[in-house]
Amino acid sequence: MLKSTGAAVAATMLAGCSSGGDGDDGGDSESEETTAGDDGGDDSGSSGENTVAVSPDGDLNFKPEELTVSVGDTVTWDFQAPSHNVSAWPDMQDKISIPDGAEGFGTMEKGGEAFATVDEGTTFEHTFETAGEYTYVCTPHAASGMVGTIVVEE
Ligand SMILES: [Cu+2]
Repeated sequence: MLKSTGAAVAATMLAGCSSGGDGDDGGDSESEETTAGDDGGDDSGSSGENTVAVSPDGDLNFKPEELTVSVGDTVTWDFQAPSHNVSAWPDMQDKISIPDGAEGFGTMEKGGEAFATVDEGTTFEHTFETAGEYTYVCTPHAASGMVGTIVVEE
């Protein structure tokens, strides 16, 4: 028993040796680097990071287009150009959707003027109390694809 195992191992090593030749296959460089102890910034409490740029560089978009936050987090929209808005009032525009039981939000009042826009330099904040996916729009530009998503995790 022992003997045959030994023989098998020896044979395997031999086979490995002869097929491998003496080249050392290049890659010794890619081994060492395991991520240097940066395991996801869970910035204590309210962070300043949950900001969405509205129309950066005058483009008709939100940046980031999709943002993931946690329940209780506040997101700030930073209007970098005039003539835009934010609406997540479910009945205001077709593309808008919010989780069941969630509060809508927008730069205009609920039931307010859908096409009301805000000035450049305005900021708008909303605190998310219900988990789920919120799809919001800039109503004048929703048809041009100015649509954003906030994913709120438990
Ligand atoms: Cu817009």
